[in-house]
Amino acid sequence: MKGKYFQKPTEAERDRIPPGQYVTKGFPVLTYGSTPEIGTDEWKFRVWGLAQEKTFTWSGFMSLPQHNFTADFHCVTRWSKLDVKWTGAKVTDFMKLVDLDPKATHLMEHCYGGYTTNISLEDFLREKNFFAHTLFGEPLPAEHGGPMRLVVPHLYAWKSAKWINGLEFLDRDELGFWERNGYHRRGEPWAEERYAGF
Ligand SMILES: Nc1nc2c(c(=O)[nH]1)N[C@H]1C(S)=C(S)[C@@H](COP(=O)(O)O)O[C@H]1N2
Ligand SMILES: [Mo]
Repeated sequence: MKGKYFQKPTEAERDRIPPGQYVTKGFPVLTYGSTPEIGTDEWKFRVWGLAQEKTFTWSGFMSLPQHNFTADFHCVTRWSKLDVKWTGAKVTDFMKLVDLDPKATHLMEHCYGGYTTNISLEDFLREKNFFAHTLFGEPLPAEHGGPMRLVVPHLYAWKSAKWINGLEFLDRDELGFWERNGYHRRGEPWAEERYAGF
């Protein structure tokens, strides 16, 4: 009998696994520090920096068009989970509500609990990026970033900020938490952008 959590990928799956990654059937939790417990009634999401400052509430976010997404998820610690099913709102739909300064080129993702990660505006504005509040049809569990997280499928999962609560728009690339601790500033899995060069 095959193991429940680790299986040999099929040939079709193999094409979707970036170099140096292994498929897991479970969904490991990768968190630095403790898990914040945030109710949707107190949840707030702020935009600032090189954008008109605005604060969004949970109901504001929920009035965005809702979609189901299927995305592969690649952690730099070498596990990949294929076909994760999420529900939420597209980043591009959310950004229609943001009045961006044309000087903005990058942003910092901020979270409850203090985690940060940087991303370029170009990587952030991809059509396939989304904010998720539902995982496999259930409310997103707190350990996976509930009530709301960002998912950026084309970069290593440390860019997919859990408990996200703000976007700070910048005219330069600053470094977030893992990036200051030696991880790559971009983190593209197919190029194995794991660590910063020296
Ligand atoms: N706020 C916050 N977001 C985070 C992290 C974190 O520690 N804090 N870990 C990152 C890392 S390294 C990974 S691999 C994914 C893991 O998501 P998961 O715990 O839902 O598998 O979340 C990312 N987002
Ligand atoms: Mo990770």
